[in-house]
Amino acid sequence: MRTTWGAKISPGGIILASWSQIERIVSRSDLVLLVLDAREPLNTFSRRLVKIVEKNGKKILLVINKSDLIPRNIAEEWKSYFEEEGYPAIYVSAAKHMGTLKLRTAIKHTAPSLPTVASVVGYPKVGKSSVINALKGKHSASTSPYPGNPGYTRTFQLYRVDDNILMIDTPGILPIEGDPLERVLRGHPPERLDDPVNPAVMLIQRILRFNPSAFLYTYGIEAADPLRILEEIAIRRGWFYKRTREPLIEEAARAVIRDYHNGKLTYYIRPSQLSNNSGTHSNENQDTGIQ
Ligand SMILES: Nc1nc2c(ncn2[C@@H]2O[C@H](COP(=O)(O)OP(=O)(O)OP(=O)(O)O)[C@@H](O)[C@H]2O)c(=O)[nH]1
Ligand SMILES: [Mg+2]
Repeated sequence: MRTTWGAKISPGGIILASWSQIERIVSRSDLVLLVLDAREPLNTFSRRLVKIVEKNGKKILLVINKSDLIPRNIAEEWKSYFEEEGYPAIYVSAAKHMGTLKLRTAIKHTAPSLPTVASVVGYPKVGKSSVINALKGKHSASTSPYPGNPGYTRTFQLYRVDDNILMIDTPGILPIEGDPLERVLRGHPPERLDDPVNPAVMLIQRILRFNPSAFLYTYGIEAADPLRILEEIAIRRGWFYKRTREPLIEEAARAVIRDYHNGKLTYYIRPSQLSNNSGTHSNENQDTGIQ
């Protein structure tokens, strides 16, 4: 099955986005909003996307979303970090409708000319749809499709946000790549992991590293050993293997990953903590900064 914009939907319902679809979205935009998760700004940043944007001669604006989950001064630090790297950036909380006005102003400042066509791109679960909804908001002149534009097709509908901003309504979902931890941080659905325990253990280690009381705060669990934490969660929720009555840690592992994606498990990293290897180790952006 295919969506209206050509992405394949597997029988399980997940959208298999591809880089060529991202290219098409970028080529139809003047400005690309790359949505990042404020807890993991670098692991949700994509050098590959930036290269595509630059190759197409388009502008990029980094939207550090979920900034309600981190202290404001840390959000400021990340904004400055990215700006020093040469990328305009702002922080928002799309879910709490914080920074929406700032976002519109930033779009207008970053756009090459007005009116402008902007698209929203990012890994799964970073809040792309929430950003689009926050932008459409109650102040939008109209949320109906905007035909009469040469680029208008059924697959790339434009929505008018205000007099100067048109949005491509399809969020560009970046293909998930990286090691098991990076894949989870980039929104890989826990239901789709054959082995959720290993990535959950890596995630728990990372969370504990930056917020030692995260599991006490979220689940009331004091243990500091990842497997012990998973067992505790399973026991408390009554998840046991039927035959052995052992705690069903696979289910607990999925719950932890889900709670990270839903924003229930929080921590923050400062840009200044980058160089001392913060726990991920495969490709491009990660913890040594943007190269
Ligand atoms: N705390 C917090 N949670 C947010 C924010 N924005 C989105 N979320 C939550 O993050 C989850 C994903 O949000 P979506 O807007 O659906 O993210 P998306 O990028 O469109 O996700 P996909 O379409 O599945 O790729 C939801 O549980 C949202 O409630 C935010 O600003 N703060
Ligand atoms: Mg979405």
